[in-house]
Amino acid sequence: PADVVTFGESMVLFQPMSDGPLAYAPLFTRSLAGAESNVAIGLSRLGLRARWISRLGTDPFGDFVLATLAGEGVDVSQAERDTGCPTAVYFKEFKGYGDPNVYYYRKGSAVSRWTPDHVDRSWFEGAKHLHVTGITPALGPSTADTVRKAMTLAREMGLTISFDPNLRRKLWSEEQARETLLSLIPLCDIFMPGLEEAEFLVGSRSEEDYGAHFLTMGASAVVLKHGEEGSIGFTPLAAVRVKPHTVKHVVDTVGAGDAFAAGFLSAWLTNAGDGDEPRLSEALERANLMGALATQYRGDWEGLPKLAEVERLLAGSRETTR
Ligand code: KDG
Repeated sequence: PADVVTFGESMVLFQPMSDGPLAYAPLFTRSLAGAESNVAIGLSRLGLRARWISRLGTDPFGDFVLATLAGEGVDVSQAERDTGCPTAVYFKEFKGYGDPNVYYYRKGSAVSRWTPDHVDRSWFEGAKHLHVTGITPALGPSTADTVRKAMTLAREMGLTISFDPNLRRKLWSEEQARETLLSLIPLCDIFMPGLEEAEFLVGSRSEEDYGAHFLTMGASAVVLKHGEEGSIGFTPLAAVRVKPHTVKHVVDTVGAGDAFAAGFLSAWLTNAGDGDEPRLSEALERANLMGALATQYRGDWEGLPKLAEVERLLAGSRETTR
């Protein structure tokens, strides 16, 4: 059984060891990336059972992705291998300021060939919750329909669903992205956009208006991520703003939203009974902390904390380091 199922593409990530233009980077480290597997790792480190569904090539990079996720305690037993399609690859470029640039090599990847026919009841059996992102619908000709079918089937099977739009402008046109992402909101229970994504989707509004608007579209909780300003959660009964967890130096912002999602879901899904306001506060505090910690390490998920560290930091107690 799984508490949470995620499905999407994971890639081999090459990060230059030096800052500056990628064209002149001579040395790279190799790791793993992928919004949904980042969330799965985050949840697993926080003590939940996470299942990750995907497609990979039969290449050595596919072996590496599977081994890394299995090593993090994520259930990868339902990931398919596709002979003849590569596992996707991506590179980051650190400029020394701001968000890193990313370069994708994922056209024609195993995941880009996903069709609704691949969606199977076994993906969701024994699970309580499905987490999807707006990256998957951008990856291939049928991947948007695949996500739609997965959300519909999961809902029929009684799972709740969270949806992070994760807008990736390098993957599709603005028009396609807006239309598809908006069409998926009514299929989710928890919608988790960043403030800029909310603006991209429905134009410039106040934070309260974003909350009200996405609730009207069908979500039962809306979580607005406001980066260094913290986050705000809305349900039909409550609106809660939680201050950010501040860090001195941001090393790498990529993966912070996934860490946030893992933090939010881990608390939200395990604490259903206290009323919307305390439930939102607790989940947002954990989410803000996770998001902040994820920025402290060069890598998309390596900096994610385990449950004991999260509890210690939220309680304000000190670690014994030597
Ligand atoms: O959210 C972080 C992801 O963007 C990163 O790990 C890579 O999945 C990825 C993507 O498609 O950008």
